[in-house]
Amino acid sequence: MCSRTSKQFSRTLVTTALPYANGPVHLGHLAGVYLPADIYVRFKRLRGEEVIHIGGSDEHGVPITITADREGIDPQKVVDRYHAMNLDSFRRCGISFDYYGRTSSKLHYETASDFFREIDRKGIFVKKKEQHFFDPRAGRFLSDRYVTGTCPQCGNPEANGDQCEQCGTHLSPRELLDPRSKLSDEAPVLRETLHWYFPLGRFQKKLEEYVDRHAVEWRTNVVNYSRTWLKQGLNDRAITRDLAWGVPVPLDTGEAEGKVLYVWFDAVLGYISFTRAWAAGRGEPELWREYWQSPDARIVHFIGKDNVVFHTLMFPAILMAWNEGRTSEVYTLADNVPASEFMNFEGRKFSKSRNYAVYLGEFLDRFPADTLRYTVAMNYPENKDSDFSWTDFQNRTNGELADTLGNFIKRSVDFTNSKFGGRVPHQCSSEDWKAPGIEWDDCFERLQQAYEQFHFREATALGMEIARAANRFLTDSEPWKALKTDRAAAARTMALSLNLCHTLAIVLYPVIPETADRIYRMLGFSESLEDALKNGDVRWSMAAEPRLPEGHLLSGESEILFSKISDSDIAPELEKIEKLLANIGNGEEQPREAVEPEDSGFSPEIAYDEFLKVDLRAATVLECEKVKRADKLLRLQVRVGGETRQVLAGLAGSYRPEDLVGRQVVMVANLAERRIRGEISQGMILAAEGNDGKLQLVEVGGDDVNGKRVQ
Ligand code: B3M
Ligand code: ZN
Repeated sequence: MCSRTSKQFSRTLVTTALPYANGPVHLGHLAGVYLPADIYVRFKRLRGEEVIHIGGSDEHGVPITITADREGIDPQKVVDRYHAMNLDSFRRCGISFDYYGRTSSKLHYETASDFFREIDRKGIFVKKKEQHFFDPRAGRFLSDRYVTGTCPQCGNPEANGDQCEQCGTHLSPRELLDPRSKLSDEAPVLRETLHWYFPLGRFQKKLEEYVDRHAVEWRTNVVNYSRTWLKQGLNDRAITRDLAWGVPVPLDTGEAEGKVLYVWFDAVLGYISFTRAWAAGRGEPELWREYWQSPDARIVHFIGKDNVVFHTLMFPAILMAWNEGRTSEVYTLADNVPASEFMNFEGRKFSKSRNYAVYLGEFLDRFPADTLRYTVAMNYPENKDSDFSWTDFQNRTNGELADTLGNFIKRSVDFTNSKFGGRVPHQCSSEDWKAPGIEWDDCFERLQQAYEQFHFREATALGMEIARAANRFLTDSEPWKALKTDRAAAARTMALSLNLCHTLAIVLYPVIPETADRIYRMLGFSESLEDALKNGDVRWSMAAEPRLPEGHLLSGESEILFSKISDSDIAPELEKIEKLLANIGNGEEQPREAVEPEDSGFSPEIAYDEFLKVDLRAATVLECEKVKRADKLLRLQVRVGGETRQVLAGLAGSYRPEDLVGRQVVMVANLAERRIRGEISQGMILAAEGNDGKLQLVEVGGDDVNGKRVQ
C-alpha cells in the first residue's frame, strides 16, 4: 500500500488511545496500541525526526462511577489508583511517553470547556428535551449502564441497559422488561431532562471528503468502518449526561446544572490538553500549537478497532466545528489513524469482566519487558486478529531471542575479549560488509518502509533475519579454527560480527530498547543508547555500514541477554488458564479462532522472498520411536547434510516407527528450535493429510540428495 512519507512534515505528534483508569491494562491493549506507537516513535527518534508521544488516562465515564459505587469510594480514588498503576506498567514496559496526562486535570477541564463553549457560541449544538430513567430513591438520573432488567430477546434477568451480555443484543434501557436501578434496586421512573446534541450530520460532506482524501493510505478496516457510518447518514449525538462525575457542562444557566460532558466528547480532547500540559512542562506554553495548529505537523492516532469512528468522524467533526469561520487557531486533522485488530489470548478474546487476561504489570513481575515486546511485536494484529500464547512466548524467547540474537552477541563479544584483547581486530571495508550475505540496500529499504508504514511485525522479523544471518555467518566462518591457521581471517570475522552487533542494536532498538542499550554498552560505549540518540551520536543510517573502527575497545564485559524460559516457568500460567476456562465453562463465550480462515482456504499471500526464507532440505530418517504419553508423536533422528537432528512429528497415527527408518523426507531445516512435550524439536517434516485423516509423507527419491535444498 502506498503511503505518504513524513518528508512533507517537519514534526509528528503520536497519540495513543487513553485507557480508562478503571482497571489495569492487559496485553491486548499493549499489542494493539501502546507497543506499536512506541515502536513508531522510537523509530522516528532514531531517524532524528521531531516526534512526541502523548497519552494518558481517560478518567471519566460510567464504568468508573460504577466501580466507585461498588467499592463505596470516591471516583477520584478509583482513577488515582489505576492511573498510577497503568503509568507504572507502561514505564516498566519501556513505553516512552513524552507526556502521560489525566482527564481529571485542571488544564483538561479548561480545554474541554473551551471547546464546548466555542461550539455553543456558534449555535451548532442542538438542545433536546427527552424522557430518561430516574431513580427517585437515589435522586439521580440513570445512565444506560445503571439500569438492569430482563432482556427482551433471551430472558436474561441481569441484562444491562445498553447491552445484554448473554445474547449480545444492543439495548436501550427502555427496552428492558421490569427495569431496575442498580443504585437502589427499585423500578426507575421516567422524567424529563435536557441534553445537548452534536449534529454530526452537519459535517457529513466534509467528513466524507476527509475520509476519501486518506482512503489510499489508511488501513482498509479504518476506511471501511468510517464509510459504513457515513453511508448510513450521520445523526445527532448526545454529548451531555446527567451525572456527577465528569467535566461539568460549562454554562452558567440553570439548565446545565447536574450535567457533565459525555466521556467521549471530553476524552478525545485529552490529546490536546495533554499536549498543552507537555508544552507547559517544558516552559514553552505555546509549543503545543506547533503540533495541533500547524500544517507542518503530522498527527497520528494509534487506537484499537473499536474506537475507529470516534477518531475518524467524531473528533474531526468537533475540530471542524471549532474551526468553522476561523482564520486563526485552526486545528489540523489526523493524517493517519492506524487502528489495530485485536490480539486474543490463547485463542479467546481477552475479557476484563471474566478476568480472562494477562495484565501488563503482572506479566512484567515475572518476565523481562523486551521478551514481551518482541513476542507481541511478532504477533502485532495489523490486519487481522492475532493470538498471544504462552508457548509461542516461550518458543520465541528461547529460539529467537536467546539462541539466535543473544547467542550471537555473546559469542562475538566473548571471543573478541578472550582472543583479541577486547578490541575490534580489523578495519572492515565495504567489501567485507558483504560477507554475511545480506543485501544491505534492499534490507534497509524494506526495514525502513516497514517501520514507517506501521508494518511492525515485518520490521521485527526483518531485524531477526539479520540476527539469523549474522549468527550463521559467525558459525560458518569458524574463527576458533581460523585463529590457528589464518589469524587475519579470524580477525576479519570478528570485526564483522561486532559491527553486526552494532547494526542489530540500532535496527532492533525500536522493538527491544533495553536490550539494544545493553548491546551498545557491551560494545564499549559509555553513554546509554538513549543519551546517544539525544546527543545525535547514534542515527538510523549508522546501522547500514560498519561503524566500529579497528582498535575500538569493547567494554570488556559480556552478559547473557536473555534467559531461557523453561516449561516450569509457564506451567503456572497454563494452569491458571485451565482453571479460568473451567469456570467460564458452559460455552457462555464462544471460543474464537485466533485467525479467521481465509475464504479461499489458502493462507494469506506471501512475497517470493518470504518463501525463500524457508529452508527446505532433503533429510534421511535414521531412527524413530514413539514418544511416551503422547499418542500422536514420533521422535525422529534425521540426517540432513552433515548434521543429525531430532524432530518431533505428529505421525504416530499414520506410520509405525519402523516404517519410517531409511525414508528420504523433506524437512524445514531453519525452523527455530521448539520444545514439544518437553523435548527439543529441530525442524519440521512435510506431509499431506489424506481423506482418511492419515498423513502421507512428502518423499524425495535419489541417493545423493540428502542435505540438498528442495525448491
Ligand atoms: N477510553 C475507550 C477505550 O479505552 C476510551 C478511549 C479513549 S481515546 C480518546 O477503549
Ligand atoms: Zn439477551
